[in-house]
Amino acid sequence: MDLSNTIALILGGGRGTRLFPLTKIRAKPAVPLAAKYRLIDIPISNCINSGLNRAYVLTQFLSESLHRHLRQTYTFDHFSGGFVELLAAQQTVDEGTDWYQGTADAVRKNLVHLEEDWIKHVLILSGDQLYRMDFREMMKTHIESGAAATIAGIPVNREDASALGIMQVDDDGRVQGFIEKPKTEEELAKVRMDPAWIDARGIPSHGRDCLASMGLYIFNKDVMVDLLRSTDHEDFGKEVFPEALKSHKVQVHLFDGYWEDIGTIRAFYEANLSLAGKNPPFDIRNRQAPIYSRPRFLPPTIMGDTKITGSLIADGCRIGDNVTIENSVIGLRTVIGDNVTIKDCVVMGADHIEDAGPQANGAVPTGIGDGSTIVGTILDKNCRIGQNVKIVNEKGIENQGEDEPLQVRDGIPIVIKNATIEDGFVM
Ligand code: ADQ
Ligand code: ADP
Repeated sequence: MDLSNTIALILGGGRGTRLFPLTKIRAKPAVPLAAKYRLIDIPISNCINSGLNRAYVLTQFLSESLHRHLRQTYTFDHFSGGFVELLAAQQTVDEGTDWYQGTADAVRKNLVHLEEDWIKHVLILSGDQLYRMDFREMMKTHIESGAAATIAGIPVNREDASALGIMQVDDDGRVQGFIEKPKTEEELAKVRMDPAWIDARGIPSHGRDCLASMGLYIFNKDVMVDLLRSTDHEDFGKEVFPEALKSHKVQVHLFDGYWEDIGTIRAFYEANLSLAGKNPPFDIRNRQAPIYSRPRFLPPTIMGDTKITGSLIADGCRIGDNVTIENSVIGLRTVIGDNVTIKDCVVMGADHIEDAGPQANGAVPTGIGDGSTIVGTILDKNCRIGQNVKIVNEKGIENQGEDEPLQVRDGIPIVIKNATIEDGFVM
């Protein structure tokens, strides 16, 4: 199946604050993932591995570093016509100057970029999910069913249903009902599926009786343009689909691989750590469908007497003596002193390699100072953790802080980007 007449629109984050404070001073697609990638690398890699090399990334803010990342990573041969471009709401001049409201609104404000005749299909993707999918298979479902729109669907338990768009589908896979995040039993009953329906399609249901939208859609362009221009619907899940399926054929494309929405701090943290285990549910080493990122010319990581178990360690790190690193993700250019313990942590690393040793002005150097113990914590980029610091969330705080250098979300301490934690600090 050929995707040469398809353009991808990757939804890079709205007003949402679910990844705060990681997204407080950066656009969501730029959030670092798995030691050396950024969130945006996942959907773009899926596109490239599916033979689709024309994509726009829709985001709220012009982010110089995101621009740089996209420009330096996704360069295509002149003759291929491929591109990955950032469209930021703040620079949108078409159809009003309001910032994006919701997903459908974000797409509507960029319809001008879809006018070219070669574009027949639009693939809409979320920017904050971890999964591997060949979109050619989804297109096959779309074309063969003759649908106007196709939604990727995954079986889930009813406990998970209230956080997702849930579909009811007929025997031919045509979507008959769609309820965004059903909250009550009555609502759920309207869209519940028989697990036998799922089993009959070759996917072991394991009792899962709901079919969730993965937030990945293929539209025939003309239909989508029509739907968006003729309404002021703001959201695909809440408004566009529930109504569109009354007048158009909307099909489901079944998927049953690993798929995680990593749009919350806890999900993001757990997905990162799951990649560090022995048998990760998502394989970043898959050679058939690699995850791409910016090529960097970093020195290898150098370490002293260090014990590392179940962890990912990126390039350019410097790790001292008597260090224990367990079940953690250690990002690019991380500096770790002597006698340090790091357990269950996501450490994003640094943007620059700083000279070794204490800084001339006495400031805490980037990285993690001698004698520190950090457990269950996210350290954002360029953190400066002093000596003998202890961050273990002793009191089990769930949520705390707004602008402080150290905050807690979903029970996970987070040291924000560029923050300094002074020597001897204990939490
Ligand atoms: P949610 O993830 O809750 O549910 P939403 O918050 O609209 O939906 O986000 C979808 C994606 O679009 C996210 O990647 C988000 O960052 C991005 N986004 C949101 N608003 C945006 C904007 N204005 N500009 C750019 N990007 C924006 C959706 C569906 C559900 C489905 C789940 C699956 O609505 O039906 O089950 O995804 O995760
Ligand atoms: P990163 O380096 O992580 O890619 P940047 O530092 O380039 O991100 O951020 C780009 C710009 O977008 C910054 O000037 C920042 O002020 C702005 N910005 C990012 N997120 C927000 C937000 N939530 N509110 C206001 N401005 C933001």
